[in-house]
Amino acid sequence: ASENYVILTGNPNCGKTTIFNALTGLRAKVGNYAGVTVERKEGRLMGSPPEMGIKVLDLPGTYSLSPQSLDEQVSRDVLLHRLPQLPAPALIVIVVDASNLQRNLYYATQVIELGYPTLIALNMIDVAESNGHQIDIQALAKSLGTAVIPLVASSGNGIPEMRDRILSCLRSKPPKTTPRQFADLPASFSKETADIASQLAITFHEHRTQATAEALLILSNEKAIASSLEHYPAHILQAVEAARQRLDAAQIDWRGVPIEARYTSVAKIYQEVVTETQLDQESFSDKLDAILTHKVWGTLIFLGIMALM
Ligand code: GDP
Ligand code: K
Ligand code: MG
Repeated sequence: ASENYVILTGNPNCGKTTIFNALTGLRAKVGNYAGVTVERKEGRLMGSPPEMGIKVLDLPGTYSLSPQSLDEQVSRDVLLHRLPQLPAPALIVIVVDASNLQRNLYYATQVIELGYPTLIALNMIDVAESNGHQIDIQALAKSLGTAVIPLVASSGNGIPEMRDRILSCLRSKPPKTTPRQFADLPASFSKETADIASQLAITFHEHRTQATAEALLILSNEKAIASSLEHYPAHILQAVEAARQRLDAAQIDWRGVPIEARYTSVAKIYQEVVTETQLDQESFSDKLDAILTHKVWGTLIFLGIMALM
């Protein structure tokens, strides 16, 4: 039987493991990725038909697809389908901390660009709301081009919807769409990226939905290449080097430009979808109401206790 891997990924502490536990129950398998001491945690999607072979994989927390640590490198390799022991992801669930939306969207947009079927689990809605942040879920879904499911994973809120959504995504054939691009690059930069992407597509025949995103990663980040030297044939490495030299000659900062462009795009999305209310400007009568309600309950409880004595 074939296996369908649902990959949970996101920044550290956004609630991935809480969601993983809720989706898989207490029968997760914990081991290591081959050859490294990075924890590999997977389990069957509880309540899913066995013949669908749905496995959920809890990836290590990651800030970006340009790895700064072994944990991030493993996450990147899983997402780029480089580990021979794992099939290509059937579905990516990007867990986003709603109370830290702007920073989390940086990584989320990188992963969306890989072009796999993707869902956003917008977690920690309770924290966002208590900070006075209202997120327009529909507008966020539209900006990202993915479904967005709001959750408070620690209280199980939204988990059944998440499970239903995962099942319906895996049952339907994913539509053939061009992956979204969030970083708006100068034309000459886009052209270099496209050239490397087409070489990647020729060199690695299968599962190259992510070619453009991967090309941008290896072109703009030395660590992204240094951590995958054995993966790329010499002609790809030479093409990247030549492209960097041309960009240098055109005085285009190939390290900084894509980062800046992504931040700009993410900041724009944030501004469009989040309404921040100043909690300390809460009206005086609201505060008075809260105090009075509190006092009334206190008095009732006190009277109740007295009555029992
Ligand atoms: P991970 O690092 O992404 O795996 O995050 P964890 O699942 O370990 O969660 C980090 C912390 O956030 C834990 O203490 C969780 O109980 C808590 N947590 C997870 N989801 C929520 C949520 O929706 N709301 C709140 N308030 N806390 C949450
Ligand atoms: K944690
Ligand atoms: Mg975790």
